[in-house]
Amino acid sequence: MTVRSGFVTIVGKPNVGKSTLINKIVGEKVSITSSKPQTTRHRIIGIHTKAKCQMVFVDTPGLHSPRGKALNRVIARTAQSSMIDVDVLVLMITYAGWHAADRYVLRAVRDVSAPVILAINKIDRLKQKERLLPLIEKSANMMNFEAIVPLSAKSGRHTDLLLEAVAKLVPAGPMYFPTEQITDRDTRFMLSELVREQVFRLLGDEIPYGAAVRVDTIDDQEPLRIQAHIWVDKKSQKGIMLGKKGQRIKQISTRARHSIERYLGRRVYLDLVVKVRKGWADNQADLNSLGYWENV
Ligand SMILES: Nc1nc2c(ncn2[C@@H]2O[C@H](COP(=O)(O)OP(=O)(O)OP(=O)(O)O)[C@@H](O)[C@H]2O)c(=O)[nH]1
Ligand SMILES: [Mg+2]
Repeated sequence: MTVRSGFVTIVGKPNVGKSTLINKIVGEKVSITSSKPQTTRHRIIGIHTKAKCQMVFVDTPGLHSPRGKALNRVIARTAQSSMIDVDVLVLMITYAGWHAADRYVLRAVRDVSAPVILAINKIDRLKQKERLLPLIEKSANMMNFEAIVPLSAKSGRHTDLLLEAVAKLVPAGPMYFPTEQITDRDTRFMLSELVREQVFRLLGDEIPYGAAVRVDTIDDQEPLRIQAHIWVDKKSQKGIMLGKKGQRIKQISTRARHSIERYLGRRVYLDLVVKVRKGWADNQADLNSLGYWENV
């Protein structure tokens, strides 16, 4: 049996479920998720290897037009550049159909030469499954998709069908990664993301976008001691992040510690410090030190 291996980029507007799908396929958390749009800020890979076929799934930030602060431009470019030189593209929408933001992604996908599969996500929310038929038909008329797969990234329903459709398009060639590897990010990165995930999950609508997380020290004792800074843009945001009598930051810290302990499989002491760093999202040096650069 010939060995096959390829890069498979998942694109879609923010919040459709791209990261949830990658985690489901890999079987472990490699990318953070939340109900807020623009949770993913980096290019993250999740590797699925089975029966001499390696599919390197690439999670991307939700595709949107590059506007505003330097951070937004870096994020938008990261999503755009993840479509270059890939073997397969998975375009994700939801059962709710084609909105303007989905059509924006479709236009970007049309310029790419790789074959495209359409994934229609969140079908667990749809009671009458026959309502998918008109959407499938409409989608088939919009572009020549290699396959159209309705699925639920959350429950895992039909994700096997997506894998089958992708596998058919993966070219022959040596594997890019060892068979047991599931991602290419280091522990420090994952720890900062697990803290950021709780910031996104536990705070209201605006604060998460002004926040970034940097893990500064990891001290290998028992329990493992981790110190991280949460950067915010304004003093008022610091107050909100801390909450009344420090309740909010305590909640973020406890949840983040639990998820880090699950991830590492060992006990952790997590020290979170909130720091006001005005204009970090528009300062290239700050962005570099936080690991935000366009990675192809
Ligand atoms: N009901 C349901 N919810 C889902 C499904 N997939 C994802 N979600 C939810 O949709 C929200 C967004 O999921 P993410 O995986 O973070 O979405 P994303 O496309 O990666 O979003 P960005 O990184 O912001 O672009 C989360 O609250 C998920 O739990 C699904 O199949 N069914
Ligand atoms: Mg995401």
